[in-house]
Order: sequence, then structure tokens, then C-alpha cells
Amino acid sequence: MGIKRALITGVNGQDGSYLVELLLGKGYEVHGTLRRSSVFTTERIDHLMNDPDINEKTFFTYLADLADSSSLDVILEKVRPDEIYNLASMSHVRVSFDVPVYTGDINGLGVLRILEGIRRLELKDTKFYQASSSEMYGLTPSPQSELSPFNPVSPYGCAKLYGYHITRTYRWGYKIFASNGILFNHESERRGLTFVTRKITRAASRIKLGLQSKLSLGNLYAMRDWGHSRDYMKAIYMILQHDRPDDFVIATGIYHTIKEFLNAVFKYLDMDWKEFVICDDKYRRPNDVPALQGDASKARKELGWEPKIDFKTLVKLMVDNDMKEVKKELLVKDNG
Ligand code: F7E
Repeated sequence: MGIKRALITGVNGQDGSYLVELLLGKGYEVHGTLRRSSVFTTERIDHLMNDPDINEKTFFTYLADLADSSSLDVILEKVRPDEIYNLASMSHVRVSFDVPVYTGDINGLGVLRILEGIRRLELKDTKFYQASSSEMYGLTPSPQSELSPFNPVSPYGCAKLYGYHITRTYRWGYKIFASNGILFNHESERRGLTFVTRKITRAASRIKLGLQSKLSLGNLYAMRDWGHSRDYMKAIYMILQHDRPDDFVIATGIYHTIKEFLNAVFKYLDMDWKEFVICDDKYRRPNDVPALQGDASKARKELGWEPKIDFKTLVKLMVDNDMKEVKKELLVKDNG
């Protein structure tokens, strides 16, 4: 058997960066797509792109866009991947209320554009993974499993639900090995700075080091089931190695409020969050999902997957990393 070839859309995102490391470690040749931007957006994969041993032999990047099927088709035809991981999306739920049509195009129709590419090019041996989301459950009471109904309340959740269903439709209609991972919130040291966990760990570090005095947030009562992205990328790899295409919830099963996350972070830094946090309506959403807590029993049983990084360790990893990064920022400022 030759070297396996994977295509990851959105390879420069938090998840893409961990997945490319995992696949390169398993001996895959990895092809990744990025969207063009006026600023550099490759910082999470620069260590791989700049490594001559990796870059020249096994890791290739392309500019492409889920809005543009021609850009996808060219890559599909050239790479003819064994596995496709569709991680590209407009990933911010609050922002989806500002750009709802764009969100529908990318997170919904974008999935269809890839599936149509697989179908039209007759890539019969290509397996497809769709990054579905717990946001699709919306108002459904927790805990949520593969059998729970979907009740999305955001343009993001609605578009992701289209992606979920079109993936199943192509699995059944065209016998494509197409699977969904329904991933609950997953964070890390590489999480974008506008998601609530990283916003908190970064701000707490800046407050601790005297660079910031207040932190503005929205709804503090929402509950989320937070895991680590690295663990979740192992799960999605396992989903495509399973003997048949299927849909799996990936979650820790444990949930916390935003207040509990604040408490854990500020306590770790010997501070009291109540002295620094202010609530600002700007960060509230027209609708917010109240409580997400995943039941990943099916993935545990059928894939043998389990998360290794618990809540306390996640908080520690993120805070330690932000303290290090903010200290570096301070050093540059002092020397400049
Ligand atoms: O918000 C509340 C906010 O933006 C979590 C994405 O990866 O997970 C993520 O979506 C909670 C919400 O993540 C702020 O109202 C309060 O209740 O970190 P988040 P999310 O919306 O759950 C799902 C599974 C995905 O698929 C998405 O791609 O925190 N919250 N104050 C705030 N949230 C933000 N961002 N900023 C605040 O100031």
C-alpha cells in the first residue's frame, strides 16, 4: 500500500493545525487549503511550513475557498485524496448573526461543493469527514447524543445542520464514505482570541501582568462541555478509520458555566474574577444556546476513543501558554 494522502480544508485553523501534525506523524502526505487574506494567517502551521524536511516532501498548501467550487475541484482532481477533512468554516457563532448569508454559503453549501466534487470526479475510494457541531442542538435539553433532536438557534447552527444532512444524503444516495463528527466545544493554546475561553485566559494573563484592567463579556450563565482540540482531532481521525461511515458525538460529558471557567482561570493566577469582569451587551447574541453537554458513549464504545485532557488541565495549559506569550510581548515592548 502506498503513502496515504489527506486533504484538510482550513488547515491553518486551530483544529487543522493539530490534525496536520497528527497525520504527518502517521506518515501521511498532507494537502491543506487556506483562504487568501490581506494579513498572514499561517502562524499555527508556520513551524511545519518552514521545516524543510516536512514541507518539501509531505506537506502542501493551496489557496482555495469553499465559496468557489472551481478552486476545490482543481485540488480534488490533482490530489485525489484518500481522506478529506472538511474543517473550513465561518466558525464564530456570534459573527454568524452579522453575516448570516455568507455563513449559510460557506458552512452549508460549501460542504455540498466538496461532496459534488467527489461525486462528479468519481473519487470512489475517497472518504469524507464533515465537521458538524453541537451548536446544531440549540435548545435541545442536555445531555445530547446522536439520537437527540436538533433545534438550532443561530445562523451558524442552521448552516451546520444543512452540512450534516447533506453529508448523510450523499452517503446514502451515492455510497460515498461520508461521516459526521458532532464536536462539542474544543479549545487549546491555539484557540482564536475571540472565543470565550481564550478571551478569558488571554485577558487574565494581561491583567496579572499589568497590561489590562478590565474584561468585558456577554452571557456568563451559558454552560459548555469543553475539551481539548488535540484529543478531538484523534477522534475525527478514528471516525474515518472506522469500518463504515457513521455519525459520532465527540465530547467530554462534563459541562461548566462561563462563570466556572472564569473562576478556574483567575484562581489559578491568584486573583478574583469579580474584581475585573464587566458585562457588555455587545457580546450577547440574539439567541444563545443555554447548555451543551455531550454524551459520547457511542464513540467510546465503537471507536475506542476517550478524551485525555480534563477541564483543570485544559485551563492550566491555556493560562500557562498565555502567560508565556504575554511575557514575550512585554519583553519586546521593553526592548523596543
Ligand atoms: O461562546 C458565551 C457565549 O464563542 C461560548 C465554536 O467553536 O463551539 C464554539 O461556539 C459561550 C456562549 O463558543 C462571551 O454567549 C459570554 O454561550 O466560545 P464561544 P460557541 O458559541 O459555543 C461550537 C461547538 C462551534 O461549533 C463553534 O464553531 O460563551 N460568552 N461572553 C461569550 N462568547 C464569546 N465568544 N465572547 C464573549 O465575550
